[in-house]
Amino acid sequence: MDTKTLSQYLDRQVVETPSWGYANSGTRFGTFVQDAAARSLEEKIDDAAQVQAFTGITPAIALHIPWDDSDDWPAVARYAGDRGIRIGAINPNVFQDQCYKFGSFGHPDPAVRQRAIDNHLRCIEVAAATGSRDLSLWFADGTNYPGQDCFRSRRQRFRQCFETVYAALQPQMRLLIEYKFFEPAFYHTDLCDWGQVALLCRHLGPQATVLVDTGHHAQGTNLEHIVATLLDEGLLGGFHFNGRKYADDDLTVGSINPYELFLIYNELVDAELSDDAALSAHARQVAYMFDQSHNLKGKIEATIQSAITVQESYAKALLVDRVALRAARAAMDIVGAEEVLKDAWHSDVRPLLRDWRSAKGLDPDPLAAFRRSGYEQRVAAERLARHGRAASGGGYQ
Ligand code: PSV
Ligand code: MN
Repeated sequence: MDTKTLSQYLDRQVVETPSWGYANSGTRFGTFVQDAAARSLEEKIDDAAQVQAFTGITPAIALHIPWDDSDDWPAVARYAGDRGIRIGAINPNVFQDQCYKFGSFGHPDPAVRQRAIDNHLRCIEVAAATGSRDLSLWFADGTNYPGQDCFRSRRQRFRQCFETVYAALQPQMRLLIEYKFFEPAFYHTDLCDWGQVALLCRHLGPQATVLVDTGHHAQGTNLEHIVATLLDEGLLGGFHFNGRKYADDDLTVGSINPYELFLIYNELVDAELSDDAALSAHARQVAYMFDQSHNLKGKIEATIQSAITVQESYAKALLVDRVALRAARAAMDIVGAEEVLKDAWHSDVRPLLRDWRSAKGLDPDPLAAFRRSGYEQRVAAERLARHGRAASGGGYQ
């Protein structure tokens, strides 16, 4: 692919950043607060706007309800718009309140299920009021012990709740339904893998799609194979990118296994460039987001790092010589095919991305430019004065 075409593809790359990635977060052992961490929705939007201002590929912020609740959503959308970003996917939280101890859509008590449905319906209203297209859903539902509840009954409850939510969607809206194989439930999880979610999506209809969170699989799972399968089935809705070493670690994307990230992008680009118009259109509507907890790193810096990493991975995947790859596969030349991928993987795309940024009026080195800007030190002082040190504003604490 020539540089001009490659740069046109790069122009279209968009990754949403999560509001909770700007807030204080920690582990179940403790949270080390940062003075610069965002506490309010406005501060989260301010920080997301910084990442966009320096990288140019993160024009939307994903929100979590009720962590980011507001009683004036049009004003929130305007606040974001004034800072050069928009509201991205809306994430209903149905896992934290005491009533969800035994689940949400899978809960045996219809009153709890109704409460979870109501939060989803409210999130559809939020999406409508903010111009957001996607509802991004993750369920902590599951059981901790054999015998605790009936698997089939829980599936049926899930389907019924989803039918109500699906019926309330506006025509342009989509459900991005996430799976995760364990945690916080330790015996079974209702939506534990892509197959469970794919069946649910098939039941609901075309506005329901599968979301792949890269941290939500058993060790050794071949993510690129899952991605290719979902693309082939027209069921891939979106991604939550992050890195992990052990479980759902929510580390910076590409920090542990950048080659895996490249192989995922390779499948996405292969579909995007395909002659099959339906496949290509499907690949182009995939929603990309980060889902990371920056427990120790500066939150904006970590998010800028992530944006640079996915841009590099995407550029490398665009550089794969697909003609040579097809020829090697047809000749059953295993080594040749692998070398085509490795060749692209080893390309240094950084000069090309520096040029792309300069052409857009961005600093060629977003991280260094952000550091030079002094924003983090300035907001640390302001936020410390505004909130005090112990306050934190929603997220995993
Ligand atoms: C919990 O595992 C989780 O990280 C899910 O991936 C969700 O997408 C995210 O939290 C926000 O609720
Ligand atoms: Mn996620």
